[in-house]
Amino acid sequence: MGLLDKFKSGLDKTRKFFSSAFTQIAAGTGHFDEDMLDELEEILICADCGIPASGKIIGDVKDKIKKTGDDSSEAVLSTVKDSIVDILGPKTEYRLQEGKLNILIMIGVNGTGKTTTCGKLALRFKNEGKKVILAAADTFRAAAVEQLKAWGEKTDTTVISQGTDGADPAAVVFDAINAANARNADLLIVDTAGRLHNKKNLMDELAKIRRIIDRTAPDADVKSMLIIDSTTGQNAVIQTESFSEVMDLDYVGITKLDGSAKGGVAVAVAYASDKPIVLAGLGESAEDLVDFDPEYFAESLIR
Ligand SMILES: Nc1nc2c(ncn2[C@@H]2O[C@H](COP(=O)(O)OP(=O)(O)OP(=O)(O)O)[C@@H](O)[C@H]2O)c(=O)[nH]1
Ligand SMILES: [Mg+2]
Repeated sequence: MGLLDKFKSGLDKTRKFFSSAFTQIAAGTGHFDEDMLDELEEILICADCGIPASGKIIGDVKDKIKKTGDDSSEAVLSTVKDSIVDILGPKTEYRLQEGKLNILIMIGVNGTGKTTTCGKLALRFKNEGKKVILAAADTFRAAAVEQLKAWGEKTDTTVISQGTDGADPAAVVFDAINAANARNADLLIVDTAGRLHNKKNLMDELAKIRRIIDRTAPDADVKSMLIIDSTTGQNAVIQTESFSEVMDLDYVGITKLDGSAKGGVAVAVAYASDKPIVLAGLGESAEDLVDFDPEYFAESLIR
């Protein structure tokens, strides 16, 4: 399946919602007046694009109609798409730097898909011929280490863990860096426990992990990725803003785009944050992770 088809099938629920509502508005004359544009704005908000981004999109549509005089549904749809692509910004990919250890720290609130995305990424880079190691730094929940180990088995990837009984996540990461260096690994992916940005002790724990990395692997390329769950709608936007305020984030990964008609939340996140969305989770299995593609995403969202 090509990338566009993957986006199309993953975003099926959001697209069906959007296109049936759009067709309903356009059903009369096929031309858009002010009232119809207000309705269109409401649809965008309901698809979780967020109020500010939806306002910008409709503003762009109005400007375009003023300029060209073309208020046909086809022209409106095309401007909506261009405007979404514009909000999403240029395509950014997470890529490994050659010849050094790359470390990726996965961060986010409970249940957003961090561990799953660790497993999916391990498979992806292994398939590219890279040596990957997973660090089970979620020592908070008993089942967490087992869950990561299951992904390790599924993807034939080494998992470094210390169990869950009070193990220090930073100590797990220390061990994992040593293992990564000993094995000349290309990528170390650090799975962390779900946490809220305002829980001080848990955020301190993340800062400690980061200090250990900076001290133990000073030459590594270290990146942090916030994983947000699109089915949580505007909460995902708030999480992106809040985590960005309290820590250095490099990337955002958005999961479960297949799970609801709230796929538009990627647009709201992009509008609210300057962190690029680099990954899209489009299902639960190992292959259902793709590079986030603004053009394909916008296309799949609306038609
Ligand atoms: N449909 C769908 N389900 C997903 C996706 N990503 C993750 N999931 C599911 O979401 C659930 C939670 O995923 P986890 O990877 O355990 O989430 P987590 O962030 O590690 O959770 P905690 O460790 O508890 O904070 C699991 O049932 C996953 O299978 C996705 O892209 N699509
Ligand atoms: Mg987890």
